[in-house]
Amino acid sequence: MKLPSGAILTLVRGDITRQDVDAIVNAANETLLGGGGVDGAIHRAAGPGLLGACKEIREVRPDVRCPTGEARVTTGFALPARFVIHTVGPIYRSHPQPAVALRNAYLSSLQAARQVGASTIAFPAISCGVYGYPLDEAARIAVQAAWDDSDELEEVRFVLFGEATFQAWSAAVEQLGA
Ligand code: AR6
Repeated sequence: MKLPSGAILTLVRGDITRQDVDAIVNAANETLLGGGGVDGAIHRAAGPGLLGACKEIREVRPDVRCPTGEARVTTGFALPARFVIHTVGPIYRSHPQPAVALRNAYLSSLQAARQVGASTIAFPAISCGVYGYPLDEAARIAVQAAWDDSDELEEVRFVLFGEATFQAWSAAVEQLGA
């Protein structure tokens, strides 16, 4: 699907750590010190250098290197991707405005990609695992963010793990009507 910016939006099933793009996005937590899910997979595939680079990111408050909805960039170390854009989605049940925070996580990541000159970016389904975001709403927010702001990018790829997630994203793309 073509986005208003001219970039293409693609949906793939698979593992984000294997994507040959300029930047992959990590669904991290505010500490940026690693975790389970896609965060754990990215750290394992990148190697220990990634944790070292994350530790060097300045804390904005104790134990918070990246507040929810913001993004921070490191290099990709052993990954095929040159950059990792770490963002933090909302914990669905406890965040006061989860939809706003999730949209901000996508928009901050797109902005970070532009800032480092990345033209291809791959996203996982941010907040859709441990953080419990309902898939259909998360998919609509993700696809809408790409639609609204993919300036200067060539490709926005969503790498979906699991059939239900892939179906939710496919439906969201269809709803956009392109
Ligand atoms: N490639 C693509 N998607 C993946 C992969 C992978 N290799 N592995 C898992 N997913 P989650 P969250 C999917 O829980 O909900 C971490 O501990 C997964 O199936 O990784 O934002 C962090 O440190 C789901 O669809 O992220 C945080 O503490 C999606 O990625 C917390 O989890 C996101 O699931 C963040 O929770």
